[in-house]
Amino acid sequence: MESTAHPQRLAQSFPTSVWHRLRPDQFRLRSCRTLLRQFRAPRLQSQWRLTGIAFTVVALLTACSSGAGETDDRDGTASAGAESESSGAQSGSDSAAGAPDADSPEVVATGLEAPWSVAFTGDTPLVSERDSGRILEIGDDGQAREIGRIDEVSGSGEAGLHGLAVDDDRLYAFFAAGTENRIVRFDLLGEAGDLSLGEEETILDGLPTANFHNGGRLALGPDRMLYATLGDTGDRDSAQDEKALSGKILRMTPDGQVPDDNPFGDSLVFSMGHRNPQGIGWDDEGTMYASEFGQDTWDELNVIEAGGNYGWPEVEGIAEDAGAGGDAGRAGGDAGGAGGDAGGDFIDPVQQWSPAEASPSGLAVTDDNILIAGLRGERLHQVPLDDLSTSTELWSGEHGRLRDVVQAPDGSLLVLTNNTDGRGEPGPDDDRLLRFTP
Ligand SMILES: [Ca+2]
Repeated sequence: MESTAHPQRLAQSFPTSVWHRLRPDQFRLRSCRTLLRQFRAPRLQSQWRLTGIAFTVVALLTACSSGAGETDDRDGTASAGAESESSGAQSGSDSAAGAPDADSPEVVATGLEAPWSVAFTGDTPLVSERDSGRILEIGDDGQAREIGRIDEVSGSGEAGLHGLAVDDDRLYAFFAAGTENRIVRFDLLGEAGDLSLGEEETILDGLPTANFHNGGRLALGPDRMLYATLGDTGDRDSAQDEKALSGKILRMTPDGQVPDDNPFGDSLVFSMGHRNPQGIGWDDEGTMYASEFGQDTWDELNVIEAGGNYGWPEVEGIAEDAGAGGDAGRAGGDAGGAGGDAGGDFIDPVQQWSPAEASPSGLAVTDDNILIAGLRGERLHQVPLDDLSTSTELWSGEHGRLRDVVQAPDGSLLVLTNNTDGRGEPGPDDDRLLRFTP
C-alpha cells in the first residue's frame, strides 16, 4: 500500500526532468517559466531538496527572473455513469492553416462509429473504431476510408479497439481480444488516399482486460518509448500491486520490451495507483500529463513521474482527508505525514473535477495549454501550462460527448465526438471529427 522512495526513480527523475531543461538550446524564456512552475510544485521541491541542488535551483531562478472511469458507468455495472492517446503531433506550429475558431469548428468527417482515437501519419488523420475494429484514414475531402480492420478485436462493454499511435511509418494499436488486452503494430504501406496495413506484429499480449476500465491510450513519448495506459480492469487492488500491470501507466520500447531505465526494475510499470487513465501527453519540456476517471467524486489531471503512485484505490482525487495532507510524502520520499501510510506516499492530482463536468478521456498538449476531452462532461477543459490548478471550458454540451483531442501537424486541434457508442444521443452526422484553431 505504500510507495517508498525508490532510488532508481530518483536517479531517473533528476536527469530527465532537470538536466533536460538545462540544455543550452532549450534554455529559453519558456524553459524558465516551466522551471518556475515546477519548482512551485511540492513534489519537485521535495525531490530537489533531496538531490541537494537547491543552490543550483536558486541560481537558475535568478537567471530566469533576470533574463527572462470511463464508465459513465463508474462501477462498471453498465448503468449511467463514467469512463482515452495519443498526444498526437505536438508541433505547436504557428498557423493552424485556416482552421476556424472553437466557436464554429470545421466538421472534418461524419458518420464514424464509436470512434476512439486519432493519430497522424504525415498530415493524414487515422481514426480507430472501438467496436468494428476498423482503422480509417480521413481524406482531404472528409471521406473516411478503411485502411485495415483488426479481426481479433472483441468489443464488449467499453472494451474493443482503443488507442492508436504512429511512429514514422509504423502504426501501433491497443485492443481487447478475448480474455486479454494486446498491443500490436503494423507497417503503414502506401500513400495518403491509398494507405494499408502490413502484417500484424504483436509486441505485447496477455494484459488484463474487462468490460470496463481498460485505459487503452497509446503514445510515443519524447524519449521515443511507447507508453500505454491500462485501467484497473475492475480489480481495484491491483492498482497498488507493483507486480500487476493493471491500474498502471506502462512504458516499453517500440518492440514491447522493458527499457533499462524503467523505475521498477524488470517491469513495464512506469507509474501506479491509477483507476482508468485514458489521456497522456507531454509538453515541450518533457513533462508528462495524464487524465484519469475517478469513481464517484473526482476525475483527475496528474503530472506523471517515473515510479509515482497516484493513489487509487486508497485515494480518489486530492488526498486532503488522508492524514498526510496534500503535499506530504511525495515521490521524493519526504514521507510520513501524521496519518501514517494512508495518502502519505501518493501523488495528488494537480486538478480535479466532478465526473459530471469531466469524465476525461484523450488529451493534447499545445505550447500553452492542455486540452482534455470530456465524455459525460461534454466539454473540453483547457488547462494553462503555467497554472495547472485552473481551467476554462469550451463547448459545454454543444457537440455531445468527446472522446479524443489531438494536435495536428499544422497546429490545429482535432476532436472526436463520442455519441454512437450506446451512451450518447447521436445527431444525424455523429460521430464527427471536428477541427479548430486553439
Ligand atoms: Ca489519484
